[in-house]
Amino acid sequence: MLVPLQSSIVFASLAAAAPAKEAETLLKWKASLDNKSQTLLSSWLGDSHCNWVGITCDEAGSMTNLSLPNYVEGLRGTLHSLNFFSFPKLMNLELRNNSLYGPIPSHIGNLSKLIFLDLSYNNFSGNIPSEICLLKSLELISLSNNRITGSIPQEIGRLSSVSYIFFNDNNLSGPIPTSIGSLHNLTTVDLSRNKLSGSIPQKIRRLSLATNILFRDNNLSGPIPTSIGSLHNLMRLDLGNNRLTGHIPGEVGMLRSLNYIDIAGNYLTGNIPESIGNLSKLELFYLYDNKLSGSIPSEIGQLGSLIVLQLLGNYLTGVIPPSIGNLTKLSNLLLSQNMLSGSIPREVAMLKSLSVLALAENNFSGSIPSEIGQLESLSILQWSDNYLTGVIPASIGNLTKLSKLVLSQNKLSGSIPQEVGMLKSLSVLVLAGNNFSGSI
Ligand SMILES: *[C@@H]1O[C@H](CO)[C@@H](O)[C@H](O)[C@H]1NC(C)=O
Ligand SMILES: *[C@@H]1O[C@H](CO)[C@@H](O)[C@H](O)[C@H]1NC(C)=O
Ligand SMILES: *[C@@H]1O[C@H](CO)[C@@H](O)[C@H](O)[C@H]1NC(C)=O
Ligand SMILES: *[C@@H]1O[C@H](CO)[C@@H](O)[C@H](O)[C@H]1NC(C)=O
Ligand SMILES: *[C@@H]1O[C@H](CO)[C@@H](O)[C@H](O)[C@H]1NC(C)=O
Ligand SMILES: *[C@@H]1O[C@H](CO)[C@@H](O)[C@H](O)[C@H]1NC(C)=O
Ligand SMILES: *[C@@H]1O[C@H](CO)[C@@H](O)[C@H](O)[C@H]1NC(C)=O
Ligand SMILES: *[C@@H]1O[C@H](CO)[C@@H](O)[C@H](O)[C@H]1NC(C)=O
Ligand SMILES: *[C@@H]1O[C@H](CO)[C@@H](O)[C@H](O)[C@H]1NC(C)=O
Ligand SMILES: *[C@@H]1O[C@H](CO)[C@@H](O)[C@H](O)[C@H]1NC(C)=O
Ligand SMILES: *[C@@H]1O[C@H](CO)[C@@H](O)[C@H](O)[C@H]1NC(C)=O
Ligand SMILES: CC(=O)N[C@H]1CO[C@H](CO)[C@@H](O)[C@@H]1O
Repeated sequence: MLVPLQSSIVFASLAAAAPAKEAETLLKWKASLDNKSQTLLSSWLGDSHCNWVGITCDEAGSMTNLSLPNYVEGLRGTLHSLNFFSFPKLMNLELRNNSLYGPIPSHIGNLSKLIFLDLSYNNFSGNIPSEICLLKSLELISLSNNRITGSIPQEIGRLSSVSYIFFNDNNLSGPIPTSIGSLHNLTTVDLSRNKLSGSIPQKIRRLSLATNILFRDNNLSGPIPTSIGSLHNLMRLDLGNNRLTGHIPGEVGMLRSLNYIDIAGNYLTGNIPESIGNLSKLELFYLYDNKLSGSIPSEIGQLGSLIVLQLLGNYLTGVIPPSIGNLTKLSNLLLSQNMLSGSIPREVAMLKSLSVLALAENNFSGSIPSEIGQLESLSILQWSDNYLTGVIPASIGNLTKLSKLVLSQNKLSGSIPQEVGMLKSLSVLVLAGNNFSGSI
């Protein structure tokens, strides 16, 4: 009888020891913060920390959740004295949107039960400690919107449970580790707005659950890997504003779930692949400011969900394919600053949702189709610097939402129709550099 009783007393005192250590560590951390933070944590008194603001415990009285988000300028101080070794059961550490600064301590690797780590929107600096990659249970890691520097640890591939990685809006440099391809459960990875360089790893193909890959505003170079075609669940791909070169791989057409693709602001060359016609869910398509050539594939007409198509600032030639008339949801069609030619197809009049139609600085010729009057949602019509001839059709008076009409530097003639004067929303009218006659 005596022996088991003794051992249960030993267990009880051990179980009590851990939570007491937790309270002590938390109070030490509180004391290290500035006065205002200490006021915000005024409920942190005594030793029953499970009742303190932001803290949740399990039945044994161990802290499982430390959640103090959105105090904005509230919590100010470092994590230096927050000895993570004291929190063996912590699953959720959420200190997002405060004024914490200094390094992320390497002893964070002691939080072996951690599932959810959110330190975003603070002022943390220094490197990402490689010990963070010991957190095998981690499903979400957000370090976004800090001042973190250095490279992403190669050991990142060990975060085998991770589904969400947000490292965006920091000052990270160096390459994207190839080991990222080992993260089979990864659905969202946002590395945007850093200074990452090197190429996009081919091993990205193994991220078969990925829905969002966001690498915009970095210094990535090399081609878009052909292996990207394996990402059948991908919905958003944002590689905009990098230094990518090479062709757009035809395999992009295999991304059947794609809703959003931005590869604008790179140095991509070659044609727009015909396979894009397979992207039936695509709504937003940004390819502007590259070095793309060849013609716009007629398969573009199969993108029945398309709302925005921005191809401006490339070297595209040939005509606007008449299939474009199929895109009845299109609101924004930007084709300016290319070398497109031929006449503006009458099918454009079928784009009933069109609000912006920019065709400036191309080689378009022929006359303005009178069907333009059917585009009743049109707000901006920017067609300057082409070779358009003939008259401005009177049907233009139908465009009651038109606010900007720019037809300068063409070869238009005849008199300016009085309907132009009746456009109630018009605030910008530029017609210079044509051969108009008569009075306004
Ligand atoms: C913070 O509080 C301590 C003790 O209450 C006080 O001595 C100190 O002046 C305060 N500091 C500021 C910046 O208010
Ligand atoms: C952690 O605490 C916060 C705030 O008290 C709560 O909203 C959240 O659901 C908790 N999370 C877990 C995993 O217990
Ligand atoms: C930060 O917290 C404030 C106040 O709770 C909130 O208004 C703001 O949206 C939060 N910012 C972010 C980025 O979460
Ligand atoms: C972050 O640090 C900078 C420079 O020390 C400071 O100007 C800024 O106010 C800080 N931001 C926050 C949210 O604490
Ligand atoms: C990144 O570093 C540059 C200087 O190298 C600095 O001007 C900039 O403010 C830093 N950005 C962030 C988000 O820390
Ligand atoms: C990936 O997620 C699934 C479902 O959430 C889970 O069952 C599995 O254990 C995870 N894999 C790893 C390596 O964590
Ligand atoms: C980007 O990379 C190029 C070379 O590829 C280099 O010259 C440039 O300084 C880099 N820019 C930044 C912001 O790191
Ligand atoms: C596009 O779809 C067609 C048939 O719908 C198929 O033959 C072709 O291989 C697909 N292309 C790509 C790149 O998936
Ligand atoms: C127009 O759209 C339909 C349905 O999305 C598609 O089947 C057809 O091939 C398209 N026509 C052209 C000319 O692209
Ligand atoms: C554009 O048109 C001009 C005049 O017709 C012609 O000289 C030029 O070669 C054309 N450029 C292209 C790229 O079609
Ligand atoms: C002008 O708008 C009416 C409907 O308001 C439409 O029936 C007509 O076809 C339009 N006229 C032209 C020339 O587009
Ligand atoms: C048990 C455990 O993981 N302890 C580690 C806590 O963190 C320090 C600093 O990273 C390590 O030295 C310990 O081994």
